[in-house]
Amino acid sequence: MAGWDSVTTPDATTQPGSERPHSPYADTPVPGDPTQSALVQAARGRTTPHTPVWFMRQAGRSLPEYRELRVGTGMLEACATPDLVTEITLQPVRRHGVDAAILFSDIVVPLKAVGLDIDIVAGTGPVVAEPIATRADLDRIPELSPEHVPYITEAVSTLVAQLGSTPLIGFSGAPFTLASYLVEGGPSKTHQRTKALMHGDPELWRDLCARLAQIASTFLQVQIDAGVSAVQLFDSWVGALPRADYLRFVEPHSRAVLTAVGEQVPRIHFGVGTGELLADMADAGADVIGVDYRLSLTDAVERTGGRYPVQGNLDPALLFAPWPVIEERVTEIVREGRQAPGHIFNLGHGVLPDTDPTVLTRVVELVHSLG
Ligand code: 1CP
Repeated sequence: MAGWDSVTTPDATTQPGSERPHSPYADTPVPGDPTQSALVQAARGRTTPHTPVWFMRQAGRSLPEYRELRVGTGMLEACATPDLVTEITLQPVRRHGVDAAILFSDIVVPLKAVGLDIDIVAGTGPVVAEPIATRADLDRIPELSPEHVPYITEAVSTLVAQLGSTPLIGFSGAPFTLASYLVEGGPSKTHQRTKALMHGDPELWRDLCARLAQIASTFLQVQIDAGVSAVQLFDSWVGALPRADYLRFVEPHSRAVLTAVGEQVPRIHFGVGTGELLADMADAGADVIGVDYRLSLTDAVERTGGRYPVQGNLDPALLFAPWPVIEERVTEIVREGRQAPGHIFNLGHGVLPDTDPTVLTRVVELVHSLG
């Protein structure tokens, strides 16, 4: 395939005769074209020499070098410090040889940037000082403009220069998942206030989600303008909804975000426990459908009519099982992924903090060796 020969970073590792530099990011920027990478090609539904692999939450607490760097710096402070963002984003690429970096940031960063009183509390997650309940509360959420997030532009530009042919994935939270944090005031298992608002005041809900769609679209556009090669829309908690509610209350807003991105870069759409919503989430304007570990890739391909590349879906908890178990399951997932027009190997959700990082590296090597 044209273009593969010139790729010198992890993409080239499975090619006969190619040699992988020990650490492509050590000193000098690596030239290259990330649009020719296995990740972007698979996301476009094209054949690739090996299955590309990256891990949700690949940067973070599973890495001792991350824990060391974060000592004394709050999560949101770290997200607004380009040097830290750059280094933390590169750590898992160096260590594991994954096929993509994902920007180190958080879905609540643009909400903090427009002035909401929100923090990420260790061991809890995002906490909102004054949750959204009324129309007056909605008026407290300004639109996002690129000037709100200069540190994102700076970090992405630096990263893209350093990563060379390895793609950088940008991301945003989707309107429902962002709304859930804002309405509940923090993480929720039941999403009770969110569902009560959605059904009790559909107009306020619609306007809240429209505002969050503007914020999400702008946040993604800032990252695209600075050079990311793909984006992922995280609707992590939307699996809590029945399909009818998804279609009525959520899908139009997620569609607005994905439509605003358009064809610029491949769009991955992911949620947890979204087996019943998978076809609708794909048809909302995704190029790749993310699959969590509850649904097999075979079923995911069937539910989406075989029309979409898939991303997933090793259960992150299985990384704690003996290696032969992991090996068998990874091999099975790679085999199942071949039924889709493209497959990006990933976990079914984020890396758990206690995960042994050497196991992640082994998974990358295994996926690459399977061709
Ligand atoms: O101090 C710390 O290390 C805090 C842990 C942490 C980290 C490393 C949080 C708090 N966010 C992050 C980074 C992060 N968040 C990334 C980094 C890039 C990578 O994947 O390596 C990404 C993509 C996110 C996105 C994010 N934040 C999502 C969507 C992904 C998912 O896991 O479903 C969600 C839901 C959040 C909210 C959030 N931020 C942090 C936590 C612990 C949570 C979840 C809390 C909850 O509701 O249960």
